[in-house]
Amino acid sequence: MTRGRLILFEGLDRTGKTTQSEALLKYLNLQGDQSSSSKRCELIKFPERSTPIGKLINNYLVDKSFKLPDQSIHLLFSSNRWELTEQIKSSLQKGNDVLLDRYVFSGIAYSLAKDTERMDFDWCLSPDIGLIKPDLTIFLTTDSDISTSNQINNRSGFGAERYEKSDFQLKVKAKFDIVFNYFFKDYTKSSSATTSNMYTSSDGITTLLKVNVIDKDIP
Ligand code: NYM
Repeated sequence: MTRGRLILFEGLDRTGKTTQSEALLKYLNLQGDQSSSSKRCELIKFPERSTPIGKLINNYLVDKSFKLPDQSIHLLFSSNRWELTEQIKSSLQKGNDVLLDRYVFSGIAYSLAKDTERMDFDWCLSPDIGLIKPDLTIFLTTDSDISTSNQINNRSGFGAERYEKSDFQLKVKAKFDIVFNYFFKDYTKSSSATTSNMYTSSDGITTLLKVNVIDKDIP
């Protein structure tokens, strides 16, 4: 049996990852229903907040007074991905597609944006080494730095959780560029917006959709 596809949606907060991944989930499951195969598609959102580690992460995100060293929360996010690894592998082996809403790249970009001493790129990547790599990564981002803060700020519910501050999001955006430049050949070259890779979401906020096939493995 051919193994299923692992498809990842990455991006800043409030750029449409959940909307797009849920739409693709629905589409792929509809296709599955119409074909003779019993293949199902599943969606896993990281952080997966229902696991023991996910519950801790959730507390940290919703309760801004909950203190944890940057190193500890970084390792918890990674650990949360490891908690789900067997489940992902087993679904893929059954031939099912698995969609991910955030993964390793968010882990590195958000932690790098904190500028914590001695938490450099290699340090941030290391706990994720060995995780299963996505076959396709779709990166959702806003189209310019000047508009990023306004666009993200205006989205409903923004600001409720830790990290949901426009100045921090701008830092994360810059770090995503570093992360994707490392993992994706020609990332910078293909990063300019063209009409064909832009869409406007229902609330009128323009979001740039970049699609990249990964060419460097998570080591
Ligand atoms: N986040 C998510 C990290 O800082 N590191 C990670 O490894 C992951 C997976 O969690 N602001 C942050 C990014 C988000 C926050 O995610 C919650 P979401 O997709 O808003 O539920």
